Amino acid sequence: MSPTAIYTILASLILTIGGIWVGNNVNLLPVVASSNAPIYDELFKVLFIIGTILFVGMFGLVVYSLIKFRRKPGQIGDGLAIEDNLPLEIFWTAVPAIIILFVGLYSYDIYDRMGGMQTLTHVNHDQHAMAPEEKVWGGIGSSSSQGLMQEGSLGTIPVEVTAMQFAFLFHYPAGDIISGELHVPVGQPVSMKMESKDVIHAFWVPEFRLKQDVIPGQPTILNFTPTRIGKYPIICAELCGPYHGGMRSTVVVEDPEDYKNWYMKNSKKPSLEA
Ligand SMILES: [Cu+2]
Repeated sequence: MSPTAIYTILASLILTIGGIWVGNNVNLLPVVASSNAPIYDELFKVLFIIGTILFVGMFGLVVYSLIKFRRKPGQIGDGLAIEDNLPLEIFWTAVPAIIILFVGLYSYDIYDRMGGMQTLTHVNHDQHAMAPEEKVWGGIGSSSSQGLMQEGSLGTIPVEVTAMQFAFLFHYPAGDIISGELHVPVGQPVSMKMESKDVIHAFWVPEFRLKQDVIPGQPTILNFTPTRIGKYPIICAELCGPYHGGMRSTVVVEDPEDYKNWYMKNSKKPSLEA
């Protein structure tokens, strides 16, 4: 083997190991606060490894070429015209094709595991599944909340979300509570039916790793289970007008006891407990 081949193999090896190390040790994401988040983070880790290898590899090659092949004193005219290297061309076509196919299939699998491919259901305040004729555009339902809903919808908290320029409104049908903040108890599945009053908005909680469009005239569903007590920002992730940047709210994930207190204090129907 020529020394160049050995150096190439060695550099690729270091690059791959380095990329895997970075993917496993550099954390760019906020805290994990829903049952969806760890699933999503697996995909992010794989993409981050691939991205690191590509970025460092290509940047390294450019810097290497700039130094190694720079014009030498007295050198004039064009460089050598090099064309046709069939093995190389097969290699740089096949490798990206395999990577893209893998990323595509893997993302699909993650989306499925997060409940994106399941038939969407949402609990209404009378604890019945949504009427079948009601059309829902799309959304994500985590498998845990889906399972609970099939067991008679007990324990799932239904919330109706209305998005408008430039606010989110949360309505708890069971207690007839209208709130500007989303309150949810930790560990309990929440099922949100979202509708927009005007333009397309998007409900995004980075700590939940969840983002769902809110579309006028076509309700969307988002099911999730919060797993960590705390306050997290809700951000509109769809450019929806001049004050889009200010369209924020908060999701308060509380201890079930605190949630109950908040609920009882705000409920207009205290006899009907959630
Ligand atoms: Cu918006």
